[in-house]
Amino acid sequence: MKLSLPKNSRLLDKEFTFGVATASFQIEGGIASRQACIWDTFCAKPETIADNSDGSIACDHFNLWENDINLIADMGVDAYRLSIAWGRVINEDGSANADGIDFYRNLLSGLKARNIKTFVTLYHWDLPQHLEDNGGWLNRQTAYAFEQYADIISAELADVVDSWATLNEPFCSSYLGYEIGIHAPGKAEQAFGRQSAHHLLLAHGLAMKVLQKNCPQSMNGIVLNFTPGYSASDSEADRQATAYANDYFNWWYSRPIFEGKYPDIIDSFTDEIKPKILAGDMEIIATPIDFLGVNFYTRAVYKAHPNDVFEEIPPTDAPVTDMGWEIYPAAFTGLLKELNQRYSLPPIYITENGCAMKDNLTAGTVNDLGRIQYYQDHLNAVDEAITAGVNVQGYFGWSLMDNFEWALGYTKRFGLVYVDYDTQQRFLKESGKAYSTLIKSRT
Ligand code: IFM
Repeated sequence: MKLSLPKNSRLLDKEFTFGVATASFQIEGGIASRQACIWDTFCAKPETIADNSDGSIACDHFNLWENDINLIADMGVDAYRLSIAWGRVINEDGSANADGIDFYRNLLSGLKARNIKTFVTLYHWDLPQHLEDNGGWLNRQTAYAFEQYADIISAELADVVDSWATLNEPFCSSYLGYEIGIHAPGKAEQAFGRQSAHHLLLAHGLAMKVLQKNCPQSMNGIVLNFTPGYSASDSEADRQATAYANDYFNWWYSRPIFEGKYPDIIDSFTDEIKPKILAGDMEIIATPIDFLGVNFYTRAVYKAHPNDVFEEIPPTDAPVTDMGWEIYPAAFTGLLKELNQRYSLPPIYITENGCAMKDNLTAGTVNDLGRIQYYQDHLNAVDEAITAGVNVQGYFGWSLMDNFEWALGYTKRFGLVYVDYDTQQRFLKESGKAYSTLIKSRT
């Protein structure tokens, strides 16, 4: 099965960037040469990770990185999106860790030498544990520590990075990590979720200013995830509940960046829940960005709840991925169009899209037709949005290779490349071959 796009599709223009993405904690391993992070601590707690695993080896990318970038180059992609482990490049006293910086310099230079553009995310959830011990993202000082980290690393690596993203999915760091506690650091209070989100966004704004100073030649922005909410019915109650959920989960992170304000639902929060916002914070958060990274996987359906603001209805008859996430590509087109309508946007890059499927490795082959179909449907969805006038300039498949899927450990496989964790051998899946063939077919 092949991936194809209409002949005149803008995705087939040479200027459109096709890439693959990963994140430090999910693939690197190499934990002896970095500071412990909140995910090391979280994994060590009982009953946090589905298969009781951790990130100590993961895909051993820390040792196998050269092999991995050869694989990326062979796929023919234009760009590779990776994240830097904060605790690998900054010591506990705030000074630079030369060995850690060398690791990323070698990796990034290796990519550049292979003509692959480098998209670097500064924070993909692996907060150094010593910062968490001082309150983590509940402590405003963490935003300033992030600013310093951004300053050091962007000055060091300015010549080998094409694009910097400050944060990956602040929704996950704040809501999953501090509000409902299913991610590190495992705290669970609504007020924590809202306060940590504010400090994360503040960290983003502070770092944006540093990036624009140190790396004016690169494209600098943020990566947000969106799970568009759909109303279960046309009733006024369900529609209002859905609008609330969208404000709470999606627009909470984009409105401050593009409009300098939180959604109006903030006014309905009690003083205990409202985040503490200091004068000038919203202006910092609204620092202009060069690009918006959009991560999309699925949609959610909501209805009104008698005792709560909304209730999510899990998919029943709909097709789902191995994560149980509904496959609903129309929501992707809808999201891109809505973002375009709501805000005056910089270029959009789809920084993550892909799916977990139940893969079987047989005689070196993974015949993952379901994943190819997912990619086909979602590439079509992006194509449709572009035709409707949305300025999307790139698309990254999540993920380059199977990796540590957070609280689900190694039980879910998102890769275009299959990883045999016993031998650390990599096998290009049929989806990886189809993605590669599509990319190489551009003239
Ligand atoms: O694996 C994650 C990634 O780290 C962030 N975005 C969603 C992916 C799939 O859950």
